[in-house]
Amino acid sequence: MNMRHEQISILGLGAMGSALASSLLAAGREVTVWNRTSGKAGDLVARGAREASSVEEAIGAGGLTVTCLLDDASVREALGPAIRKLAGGMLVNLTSGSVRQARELAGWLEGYGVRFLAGGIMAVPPTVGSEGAFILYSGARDVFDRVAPVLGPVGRPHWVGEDPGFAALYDMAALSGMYGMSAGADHAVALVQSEGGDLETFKREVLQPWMEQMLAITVAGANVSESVPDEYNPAMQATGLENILSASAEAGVPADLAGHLHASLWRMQRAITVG
Ligand code: FVH
Repeated sequence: MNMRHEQISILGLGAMGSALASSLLAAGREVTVWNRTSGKAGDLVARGAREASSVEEAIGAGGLTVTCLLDDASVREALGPAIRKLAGGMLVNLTSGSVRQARELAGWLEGYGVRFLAGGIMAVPPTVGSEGAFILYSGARDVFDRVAPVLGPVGRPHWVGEDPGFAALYDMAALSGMYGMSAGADHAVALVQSEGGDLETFKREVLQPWMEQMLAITVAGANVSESVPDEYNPAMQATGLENILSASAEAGVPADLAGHLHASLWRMQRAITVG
């Protein structure tokens, strides 16, 4: 493979693709960017990025190609017409998707002689490049070894195995943990709000220190039903949960945490769309 790996082509300049490009530019990488809709590359170009007018042109820059698009369908749609140009090259997909989608994408790309690494971003746009940011990768180890130093500036590279589906698996599972936390926090705030409690004081003085205290214990105790430790009292925990269900019913706050969060996210999106 004759590729200039310090040159990186980023396909997709949404919030995340732009943050990736920005941190790579800050680290001195040569960055080429492409986005389906024009007009998103201005700041990056002002900081030294090259803007490609097509996917083929971006791939033709000759380095590592990185996709960071909305979903699996958009990756297929963007790469489809330019796939032959990628033959013999290397592609890292940092678009979220399912395990099956990652495995099928790997098979499709390998059919065209593309070396592929699947990724999962454990960061949000403002934390890309920060100390806590890390990126899950899965796929051939030699590809990971070549990609890791090149994309290192966006987040600590963490390889989770040869199976291209594993980055997506761990990504989805970790996101489930995060959404669970989010749903719990939203529900907690809705309960306090329902009785006229002071939200800011509750968040600062109760919820945050409590969640911080419980984080490590919660992670360590996940799936405790598979192997119940001696000191664990499931009856007490079940009764505690029943108290929360009763409190929610009294307050008229839905106790289906994920459903509550899901509905509230779509409410927010509708409010943004309506303006
Ligand atoms: N943002 C975040 O907090 C999370 C953190 C963890 C990882 N996710 C995943 O990253 C992918 C990209 O997310 P994003 O935040 O950049 O998303 P958007 O700002 O909505 O940008 C979407 C980009 O995708 C382009 N796009 C959409 N459909 C197509 C298509 N059919 N063909 C080509 N490009 C497409 C879109 O282009 P445009 O609308 O500007 O023309 C944006 O560049 C995502 O998988 C997250 O789950 C982010």
